[in-house]
Amino acid sequence: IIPEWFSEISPMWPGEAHSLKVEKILFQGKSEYQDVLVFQSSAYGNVLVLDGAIQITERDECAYQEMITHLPLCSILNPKKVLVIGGGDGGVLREVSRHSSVEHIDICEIDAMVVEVAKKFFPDVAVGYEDPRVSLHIGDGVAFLKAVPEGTYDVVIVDSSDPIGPAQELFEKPFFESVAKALRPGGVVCTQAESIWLHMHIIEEIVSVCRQIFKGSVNYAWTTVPTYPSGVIGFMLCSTEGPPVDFQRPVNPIDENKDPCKAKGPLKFYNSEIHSAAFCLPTFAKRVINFN
Ligand code: AAT
Repeated sequence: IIPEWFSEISPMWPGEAHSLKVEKILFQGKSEYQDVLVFQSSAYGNVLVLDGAIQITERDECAYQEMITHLPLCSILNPKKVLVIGGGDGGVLREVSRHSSVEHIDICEIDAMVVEVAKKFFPDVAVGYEDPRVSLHIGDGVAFLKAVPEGTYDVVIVDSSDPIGPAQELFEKPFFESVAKALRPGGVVCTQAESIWLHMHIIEEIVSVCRQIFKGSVNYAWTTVPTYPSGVIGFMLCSTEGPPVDFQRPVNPIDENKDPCKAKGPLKFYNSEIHSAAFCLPTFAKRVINFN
């Protein structure tokens, strides 16, 4: 029997659940790491769900994937080597591929099933894999980073699921330490950092860990994603010691005419104005993030 509505229920957002009307279940499976569900919704296109939590919908994935990618990549000149942790759907790869300066993109996703279902049910997202600069590694991002030689990357993007399940360690101090080591001086990281409405305690902890580790700068930005819990999600943007990075003043705009991998549509969400605005915080969040 097909349930009429999918409700996103989790102890990460107790007492509330956003629901989407289900048209058709397209895939249901259990990988080595998590439950994988794909359904067609009536309002947001196809939806990917891992362990009960929505990862992407076709309609609003742009707001997340464009921001988690271009906030870091547009903040430095000439990014060349990029690492993506998680992000198996390929959406972040699609966005990185808009940057003509990039020479190599490594991605380390733990779950091969996510890559398979993305290619089958989310072709406009998985199109990121068509870029010849991409190398896919299936494995745990924590272990992958430990083996990376010091100073390898200009940018690391941590497109991770929530900190219960396989992504838990991606929110812990040792992981951030290996990210910092893997970056060149003045290199930047952008990590999925949850919602200011729901997870201020998690954000506070990550900010304090990042302040200890990233000697360049530590910032929080956010975007709206209607199908993510509370409708917003944020990012930690940090730089290592070296040439200073002012994240609020993007220096590396995207030239879509120079896009070396054109098998995708134009940008839908990101622009330079929204880049700078993303760092403006409501007072309750500012108090915790900028002044502790
Ligand atoms: N691209 C937008 C969707 C995501 S995807 C998060 C990905 O991280 C998943 O494919 C998951 O399999 C992968 N992942 C989880 N743990 C690890 C790990 N340890 N190493 C590598 N990859 C991992 C983010 C959605 C955010 C949802 C907010 N509620």
